[in-house]
Amino acid sequence: MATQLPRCDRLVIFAALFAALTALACAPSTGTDPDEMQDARSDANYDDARSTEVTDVGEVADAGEVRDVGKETDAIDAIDASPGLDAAPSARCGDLPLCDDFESSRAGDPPTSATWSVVHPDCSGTGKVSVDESQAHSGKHSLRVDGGAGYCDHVFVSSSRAVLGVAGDQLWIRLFFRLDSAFGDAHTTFLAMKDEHDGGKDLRVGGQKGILMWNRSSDDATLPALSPVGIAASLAPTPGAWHCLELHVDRSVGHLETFVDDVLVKGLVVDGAATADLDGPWITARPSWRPSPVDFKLGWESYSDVTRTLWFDDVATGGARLGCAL
Ligand SMILES: [Ca+2]
Ligand SMILES: [Ca+2]
Repeated sequence: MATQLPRCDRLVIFAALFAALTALACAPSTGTDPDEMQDARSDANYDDARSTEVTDVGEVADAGEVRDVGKETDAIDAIDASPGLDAAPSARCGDLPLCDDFESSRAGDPPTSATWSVVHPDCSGTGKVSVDESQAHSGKHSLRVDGGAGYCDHVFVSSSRAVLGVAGDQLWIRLFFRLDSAFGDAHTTFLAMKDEHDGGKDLRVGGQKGILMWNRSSDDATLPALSPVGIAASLAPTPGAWHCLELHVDRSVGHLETFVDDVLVKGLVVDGAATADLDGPWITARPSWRPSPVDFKLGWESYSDVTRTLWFDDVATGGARLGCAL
């Protein structure tokens, strides 16, 4: 068992290490001040701590249970090396065309009209959408969608700036989603982008055959191909769990990438080389497909009588990969 130093000695060592690291890095001391760290230790509300620049200090607060000075110093090194400290969520969010954690809207209300429009393309029915406090990936709020069974029971929140505000050819989307139940066999959509290069038809992301998949509404092409091999190359989201979804659309060459919980999903890649069971049908049906999304919609649309409740949180778009860390 490690020898336990008196608390004051630990604090002295701690402060000295901190001062040395600060001098080396010439970094602002916000969030790494020993007093702030002590405050973080005593702060029972970890979520509140995460919402400020002391995100990583919150992890030290957890490590506060460990009365070993060496481990605390490792934790300090981790803070100094953490890219998150230089890329605070609030600072990054402000630079992005879309970045919404749904905390600024009241529960029960639609999401802020400064960012989103609630839309029912073509027709409307029972679908509902509102900011919700029963589930949240960050903070206390998320966006809740109660999707109805019929096509006209669809509902989306839409933002044009989310995609048109991203300069260059590379469009990256990051969001967290949570399903109340597993995808079934029937085709459903929870994300759609109107493609002005494809007759205004939607480029969609949703579920079919139990897995996450893309669909091109103009010709109903699916990614992956819905063969047993293709299905096995995607994944089935876990009901009741938050998943991080990252989508990459290369608008210049028509390539797609999809990451779930930081991992590239092999079956959800279009790379220009037609691969049997994966992107083969998608490419061969439309070799010159070059998407140009003009809106970004989150919600629910069912084509075979499927109702579902789902939640979204921490939605952002940009011209480079955003990652799953907030
Ligand atoms: Ca939130
Ligand atoms: Ca391929």
